Order: sequence, then structure tokens, then C-alpha cells
Amino acid sequence: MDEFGESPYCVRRDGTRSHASRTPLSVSGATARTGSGGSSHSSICAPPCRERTGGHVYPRLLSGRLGRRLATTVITSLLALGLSAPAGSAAPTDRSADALPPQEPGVTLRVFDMQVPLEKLCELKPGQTPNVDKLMPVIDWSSDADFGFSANFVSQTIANLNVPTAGTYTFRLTTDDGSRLLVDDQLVISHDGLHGADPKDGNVVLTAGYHSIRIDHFEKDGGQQVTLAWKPPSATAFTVVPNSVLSTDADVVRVTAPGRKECELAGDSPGDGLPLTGVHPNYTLTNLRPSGFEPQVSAMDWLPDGRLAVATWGGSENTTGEVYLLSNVTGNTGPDKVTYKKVASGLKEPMGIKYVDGKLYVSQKHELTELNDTNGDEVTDTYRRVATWPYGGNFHEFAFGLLYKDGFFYLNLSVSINYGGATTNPQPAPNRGTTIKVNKATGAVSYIAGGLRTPNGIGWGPEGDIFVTDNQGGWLPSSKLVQVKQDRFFNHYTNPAGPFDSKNVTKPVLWLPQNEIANSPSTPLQLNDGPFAGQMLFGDVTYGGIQRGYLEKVNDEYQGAVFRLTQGLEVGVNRISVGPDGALYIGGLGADGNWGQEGKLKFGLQKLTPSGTSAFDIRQMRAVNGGFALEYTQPISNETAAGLAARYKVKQWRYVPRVDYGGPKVDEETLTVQSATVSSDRKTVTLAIPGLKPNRVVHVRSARPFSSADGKQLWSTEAWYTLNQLPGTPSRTGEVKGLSKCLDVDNANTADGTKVQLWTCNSTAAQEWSLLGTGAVRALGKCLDIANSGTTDGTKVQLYTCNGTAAQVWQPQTNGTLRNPQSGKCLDVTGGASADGTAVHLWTCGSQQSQKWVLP
Ligand SMILES: [Ca+2]
Ligand SMILES: [Ca+2]
Ligand SMILES: [Ca+2]
Repeated sequence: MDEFGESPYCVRRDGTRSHASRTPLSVSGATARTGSGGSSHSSICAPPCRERTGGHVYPRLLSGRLGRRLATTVITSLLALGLSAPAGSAAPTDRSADALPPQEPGVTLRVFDMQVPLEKLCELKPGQTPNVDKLMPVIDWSSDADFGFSANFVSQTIANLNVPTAGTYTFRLTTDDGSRLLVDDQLVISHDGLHGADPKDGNVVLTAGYHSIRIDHFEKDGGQQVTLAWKPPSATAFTVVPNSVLSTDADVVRVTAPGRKECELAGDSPGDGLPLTGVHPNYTLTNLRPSGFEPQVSAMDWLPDGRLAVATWGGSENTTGEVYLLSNVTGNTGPDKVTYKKVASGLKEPMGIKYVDGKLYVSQKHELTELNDTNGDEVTDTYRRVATWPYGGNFHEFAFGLLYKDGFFYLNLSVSINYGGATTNPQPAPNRGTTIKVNKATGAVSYIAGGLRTPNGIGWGPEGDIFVTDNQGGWLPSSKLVQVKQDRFFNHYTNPAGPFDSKNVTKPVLWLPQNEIANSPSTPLQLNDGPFAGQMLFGDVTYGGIQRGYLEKVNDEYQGAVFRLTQGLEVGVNRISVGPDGALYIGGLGADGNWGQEGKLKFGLQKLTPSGTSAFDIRQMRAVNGGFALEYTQPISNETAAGLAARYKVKQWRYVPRVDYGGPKVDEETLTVQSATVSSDRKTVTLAIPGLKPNRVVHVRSARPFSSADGKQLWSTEAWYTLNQLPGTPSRTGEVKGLSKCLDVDNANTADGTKVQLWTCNSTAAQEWSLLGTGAVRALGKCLDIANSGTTDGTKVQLYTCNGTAAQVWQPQTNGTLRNPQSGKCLDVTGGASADGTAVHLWTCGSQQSQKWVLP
């Protein structure tokens, strides 16, 4: 039994709303998911479904600006009624036409492919992209072609109804199978359950003007239908609600994605089957925007004096991007202390900014620009073009990010796409979908890697390499994180072909399963401190929040696991940066269409400061022979340790890149945890999972209740591991040489804690080391181990019983060092001395000879 396989029971969606349940939708833009408020209908809700009667914004239905406006209107009207909103009553406040975004005649029909039979309406998991999203003239559908599916689907219909005259309107909802009608978010007709195309009527008093219409519907099998008729006050018969009074948002980008969509299930809660809603306990959230400062943050960088430079987007197909310098953002601060100064304007959707040698540089869509102040007031007077690149004028041809190192800038060029998401064929400009480098002195552009689509994230990662996030679309069945190296190709083909299209495809380091953990991933950022040091964070504009990736090398290539880190922010996250104060700075934006997080602001700037709290979380997930080792941040409780193997839920699947937008999970299968072995410190659980295959994403859920020894529940229970390669048996065995001597176990002693040292090479077993695919380095049956999992310089490195912890993982680096990813530090000979008996220890990685190891 697992969280995906038993879907006939779904969370009941009841339309009855209380004022409390609507409050989160207020103009503040705060999160809309509360789970509080609402009335109970447990008599209708058969176990194991979970009651959710309030506090839910219907994902994607009340999307964006319109949704929030309607919600605000409803709150106003409910307040006027004294907080009472019985089903079927009037919503007396109409919306004037100018309160709505631009409209076009018709309704929006969205269909979600559930692939499992439903018995009643269910609560869809939030943020899922529909399989079908189209404009229809009226609500009267019964064919497979109308819905795009014939069975096991959910449909949602949204529209605005322009009521000609005030009065009592009777609606007739005819559906097969169950459905419900909401007018102005109030339940007017409840018609749930399995049934044929039966009509059901409901009355509502409407003022003249605009009112929102929403129909939720599901189809199990057999026939299917959704028809909405009405009888206006003066009419004597029902007619299908005519096109002349129906409208929906005009010219919106209708993004769809294939694959199965999911209902919330019994037992799901934020961080355990559902997206998080709150701020990670390890951090304290601080708002940074002074009153009136509403940046759509498209780039951030730091000045040497501690000021933060922020670039703003300026909106799609505008040339109104700006640059601000913000003071007093670091340390103990807040909106009343932060000040801002505009220093550049008129920029073409800048998506990167970098401060180099006293000047700011921005990557506009069409060029790299140097900002020059000629009169000392810091405000840009001349905009110098440093470099240009191929640019065809498409709305989606961004120049994402800006890194700088040793005389070169680095950034990503996204491809041209059509509205709706398909890659433009042919491309208006060549060589897009690439990571490029720009010579600062000459402006010369060269191509590093290709096969990217919407690479809205670029950052430095392990080994000083560039890591890039890319967004689901053509050739990307799901979003992903990749490691850029010269000449790599990442699978997105274009016409005409890009510079690397003939190369072999480089696999992603991490697949980021769509809607489960990502939607529009953004800036990757490697952490240097804290419990997740060495791991990579990345934001997400649409899924929102920040996610966390643990990377490890298996057979010389990175792969690893992604976890949820935090939500609870004011905006979808576009850029993250660690400030000089060690806090994590977050800038975001939102736009109409699907670029932005539901229920959030369309601009934002906040920071997360380490709080000193240590949440119970999954720190790492490592591939080991025949399974995975999950390392938790704290020891697990006795209760959790009991029957441990059965607590884990495991699935694996793969993705098949293809020219069409997105792609489903392929060859999905449920796996069984055969055994779960707890380490002596109770922090690491090693799972034996028969049937694991390479080139799969493996989803492992440490389902709640799952508690630490001191009673905390896991902050987030799920991990998605990209198992490109299965870790192997001993890959290499022999001498490990440094400073012309050999790494040696003192006196061939095998007691835990035995000194490991340099010694003249002598071909004994005390110098024969096996480098395992897991990262373990083993001699005499024991492992090279960092004493007490230390991370400080000088920590003893010893021989110890192999235990699969992060203190026994050593990753050979291209510069010859052996790096322990947990500490981010390297195996080093004490004092750089080569005398026999010199001990090794842990030390900050450098280029000194005492850290160069020649491996077998
Ligand atoms: Ca059917
Ligand atoms: Ca049916
Ligand atoms: Ca100036």
C-alpha cells in the first residue's frame, strides 16, 4: 500500500465556506492553505479520506490576479452579511468590468488525468499543471473529444458570468459523474458521487454585473457530461448558459503537461505528501521591503560595502527593468531600516547582475551591459554594451543569471518558445539553449554547453563547476539540475541544431519531479555552513519556496537526492544569495500565466537567518549497494525504530525525453523495503530495496509518524533520488599515495580509532585500500573515518567500523584531493610532513601537496 496506489478514496471537497476559511485569501497575499475553518461533513466522507472543508484555494482555478480579486470581493461581501454565508445565498457585490483582467468570450476548461477511478470529488494536490486547458464557447460537453479523455479524469470549469439584470437565477447542472457548482465561491449545487447525466438545480440571487462561475467534476467510466443551463428571472424554461454572458481571461498562456495527476490522500499533510506551507525551523524569516518598494527581483549581487544590488524584471516584453542599491539589509534589520536607491532603468528584462572591479554588469535579453556612473552620484549615466549574443526577439529568450570568474562572465540563453510552451520551430535565433561565457575584456562570446530550454538558474557548485536548473517543456519530461562542463549536451534539441546537438546526452544530476517538488526551478546555490553544508539549494518561481539537493559522486558522476526545505515566503522564488551576514536572501516575482506561485505576491524580497534551531530532517540520502542510506539530523525514536522497514514507501520510475511538452512517469513501480538497519548512533538507516534499477528516480517517503528521540516529527518526509547509476562493488583497490609515501594503518591494528598515517610503501594489507562506489575508503575491513563526524580543521581521521555515515564518505576530486562532502574538507597530512608515522587529519581543501593523493 502506498500513497499513490489507492485513490478511490479522496479528500472530500465541500464547497461550504466560512469567513475564516477565506481570510487567507486576503489582499496581503499570504498563504492560502490553512486547513482551518469550515464546517464538518464527516458523515459524507468515508474513511480513509481526510476532511478538508475550508482554507483551500482551488489550484489554478482562481488563478493569479483574478482569483485574488474575486476572493477579496467575497470577503467584503461576507463581512457585509455578518460573516454568514449559507450555501445558495446571494453574493450581493458584483464586480465591475474594470475589476477584471482583460476578458474574452467563453469559458476555461481544464482536465486532469487521474488514471485511477474516483468515487467522488477529490481535492487535487496543489499546483498541478492540467493535461488539458482550453477555451470553450459554452458549458455543454459530453464527448471524449470535448474533455480529451474518456475515463478517470477530473474537469474544472471557470468563467465569469456577466449577469444582465438582478434577480433570482436558477441553474441546472447536468453531469456524469459527480460535480458541484460554485458562484462567487459559494456552493450553489452539490451533485457529487457516481451517477448518470442527471440534472440538479439550485437558486442564487445575483446582482447585475460579473460573478465568478466554477464547476468541479469527475468522470469514472462510461458516459461523461458537464452541461450548465439556467433560467433567468423572467424566463420560463432552461437554456444552456449562452456564450454572450460568459467570459474568461483573455490571451493567457495555457500551459499543459502530460502524466498522472493526484488527489490529496488520507494521511497527507504539508511536508508528508503535500508541499510544505511554513518556514523551516532552522531559519527565521525577515521581511526586507520598505513600504512602497515592490521589486520583481530578477537578479541580486553584493557590493563590497555590504549593500545589495537588486535588478528588477519590468514585465514581459517591456524595457522597464531597473537596478536598485539597498542599504541596511544585513544583520538585525527590517523594512523600517532598509533603504533603496534606483541606479539604473530602462533595461530589457535583466535576469542577471554581477559586481566586478567597481562596476555593475547586467545581462539584458539581448546584451551584456556595463553600468557606468560618470558624476559620482552612483546613478548610471552611460550603459556600455560589453557583448551581444543571438537574440530573435521572442518573449522567452532570456539571458539568465550572471556569474563571474577570472575574467569571464557566465550565463544561460533560453530558447524561443510559443505561448503554451512548445519550443519554436524553427528558432528565430541560433545557438540558444546554451551556457555561454563572455570575455570581460573583449566581449567575445564562446559556447560551453547546450541542450537547455529555460535554464533560469545558474550557480557555482561542487568542484567549482557551474550547475544549472532547467524547466519542464519540450525534451524535458520534468525539470532538472545539471552539471555544466565544456561540450556537454543536455537533451533539448532545436532547429536549427545547436552547437552541441551531436554530442551524447549528459544525464541530469537531479530530476525534479514536476509539481511534487518543482515546477519552475531557479537559482542553485551551494551551502558552505550549517547542517546541510556542501548541499545545493534552489528556488522555484511556481512551486515556490526553496528545495535542497544532496549530491554524491557514483562512478565519477554526480547524482543525488532532492528534499523540500522551506515554504512560507511572500513570493515565488527567483533568486537566492547568501549575504555577508550568512543569511539566505530571497528575491522573487510572479506573472500572469504560470510563472509565479499561487496565492503569493508578484514581487518580494526577504531573508532567512539561521535560527540556531535544528529541525528533525533527512540530512542525506546516499546510494549504497542494494539500497540507500538515509541519514537523519537527529537519532530516531524507539517508536519509529520499531517496525521500521514497513514505514518506508518506495517507488521508482523513469522519464523519456521527447519533443512534446513534458512527459509522464514511465515504468512506475512500487518497491518493498526488505530491511531497515539503524546505525549505532540511530541517525542513519540503511535500506535494502530489491529491484532498484539504474536511470530511475526513486521516491522514498519516511511517512509520518516518524519521530526523533526527543519527540519531533520529520520536517519533510520525502526524498527523490536520481539513480542514474547503481553504486558498485569495490571499484579500485591498491595503494593511496601522498608525499611519495603510502596511506597506512598504524601497526595494522583494526581497533576502532586506530591512527591512520603516512608510511614508507611496503605492500602490506595495512596499505591496501578499496575505494568503494559509495565513497567509503576501506582497509583491513574497516573504513577511513572522521572522528566524531567532526568538521573542524585538524579533526582526527582514523580507522573505524564501516557504518555508512557521512563521516566515511570520500570523493576524489579532479585536483587530486579526497574531499569529505559533509564537512566540505579534505584529507590532509598533518603539517605537510612526510616522515613515517605522520598522521592524517581533516583540513580546509587547498592546493598544497599534503592534500594530493594518487589513487589506485
Ligand atoms: Ca467516459
Ligand atoms: Ca460516467
Ligand atoms: Ca551618475
